[in-house]
Amino acid sequence: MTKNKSSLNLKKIRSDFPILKQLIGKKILIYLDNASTSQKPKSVLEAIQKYYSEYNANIHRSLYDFGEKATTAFEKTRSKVAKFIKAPDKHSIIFTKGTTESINLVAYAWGRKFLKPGDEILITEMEHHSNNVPWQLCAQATGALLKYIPLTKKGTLNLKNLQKYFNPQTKIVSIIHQSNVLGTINPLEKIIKEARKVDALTFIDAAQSAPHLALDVQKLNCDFLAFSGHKMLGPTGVGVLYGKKEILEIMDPFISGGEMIKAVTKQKVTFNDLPWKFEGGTSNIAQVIGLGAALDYLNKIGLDNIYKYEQELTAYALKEMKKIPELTIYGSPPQRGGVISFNLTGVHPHDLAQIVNEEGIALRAGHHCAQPLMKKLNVAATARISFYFYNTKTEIDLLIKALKKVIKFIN
Ligand code: 7TS
Repeated sequence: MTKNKSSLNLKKIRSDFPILKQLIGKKILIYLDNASTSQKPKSVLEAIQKYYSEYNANIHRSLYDFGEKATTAFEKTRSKVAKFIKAPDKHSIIFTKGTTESINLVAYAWGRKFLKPGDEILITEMEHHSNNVPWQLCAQATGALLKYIPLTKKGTLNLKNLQKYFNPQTKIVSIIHQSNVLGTINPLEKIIKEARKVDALTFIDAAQSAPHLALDVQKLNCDFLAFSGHKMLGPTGVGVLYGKKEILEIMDPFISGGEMIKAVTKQKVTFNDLPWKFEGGTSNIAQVIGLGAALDYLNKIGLDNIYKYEQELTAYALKEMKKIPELTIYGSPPQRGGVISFNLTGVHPHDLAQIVNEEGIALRAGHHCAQPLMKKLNVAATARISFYFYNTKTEIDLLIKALKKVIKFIN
């Protein structure tokens, strides 16, 4: 294994992830699709197994011992999430199915209640469809106007004369923190500062940043922030919406039914307190508990160590990829996370993905749920590699070797 300069014990880390020992044919798995979903350490798998085999019960209602144990484990994760993003109060943490549901929750429960014709919603040309489509539908339903901060050739947001995108009609600005296609890390502080000047709310799509860098919602002073558990070692089916309490208080529920009420008569409903007002129905209990174990694991490694190591990996990959003349890398942002989109001349990215699969390499090819961004890049699809802290330089060397083989194979 090529040595890393960071302090991570990769041998130990990799032994915590059972799937990384998988063989794909005769080759050991090289998993480079972490922007889609991350792999899970044993401690997360065990936490889920333990819940189902030792204290499986519904939460917030069961008075028997292990029912209370389930409620405690569930609510403890809420406190862990609050601490993880430095939220002032665990009651501002809402569990959802994922980033997509978190964005929809706000687009429905805040957007449809407060937006009116002539108001403006501001997003960017870099968004994942999850932070685009809900706002398009919200604009259609309310008569608000959807506006975009454009992209530069470098794959960054064009923030020159940033104030020109804002005016008193701007009511909400929803921004991707780290691009799932280009890896670009956007300067949120600058955008949030501008939004404050016109009293617009701010929503941060942190699906690609929360797993990789330390977040502080109080320092950012954003109004909402969302991320998905499955991209940060947790299971699928659990995500987070952080919101400022005073804004969550004035929003109506998104999903109604059991759990989210205080009292129901034949004609009237009073809603539960935060955050349960937004958690109608039985929650994904095992998944939330699994997310708690994932956060414990991430905290043990340290987000700053993870960020530093992934920067090292990304710089190494970029350096090696740039040596291949047939390879085009999309974007050259000054601040970039561990995501690289590229194409090989004369090779369709889907063919590329299938050929490197023969070498045990899992990478993604397609439009990455970012068609407006693809259009701007003037491509239909790209190949994409994305790292997590269990990846190694040796894996990058093997990827480079496989890419050279693809070029040879095609020509
Ligand atoms: N926002 C961003 C920036 C994302 O990258 C994704 C998923 C989502 C929102 C949606 O997350 P979900 O958990 O609700 O589905 N991105 C990707 C990707 O790049 N490849 O597969 C999923």
